[in-house]
Amino acid sequence: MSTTTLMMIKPDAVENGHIGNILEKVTTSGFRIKALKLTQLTRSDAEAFYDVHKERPFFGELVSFMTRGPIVAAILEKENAVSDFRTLIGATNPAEAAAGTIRKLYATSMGENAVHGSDSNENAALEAAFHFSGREQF
Ligand code: 3AN
Repeated sequence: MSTTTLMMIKPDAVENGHIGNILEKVTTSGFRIKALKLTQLTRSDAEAFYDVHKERPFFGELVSFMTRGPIVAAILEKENAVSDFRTLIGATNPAEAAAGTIRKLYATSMGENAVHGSDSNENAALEAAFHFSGREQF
């Protein structure tokens, strides 16, 4: 059964010119793009999106980073989309990410780690609705 996940290509990867390479890797790995846009988070958007991390010591750094420039948001569809996409992006810390993963290829640090992928089907649905209206989804 086909399921969805929410991807963000983060400001570091956009700044470094990796949008095309990341989308190529995503589509050749079997994900269908159901929604896609270049956008920029406001401070309150980023605080809401990362609300689960608000008590963490890196929260301020995370909000500053995620708002400093444009991101690409996308809804991706595939069987087992959440877990397969997390396998494709690799570990949070790029130093620990497996060879060939998006973070191994394009992330620079634990904080600036190139891409976001939802961590559950429930969060995938919430995050998709956060970024896209119904008529932006195909
Ligand atoms: P993932 O993105 O792999 O699901 P989470 O949910 O633990 O990882 O963290 C969300 C985001 O917070 C990460 N993508 C990263 O940008 C940032 N982050 C996580 N841990 C740290 C840390 N120790 N220092 C700085 N930023 C971090």
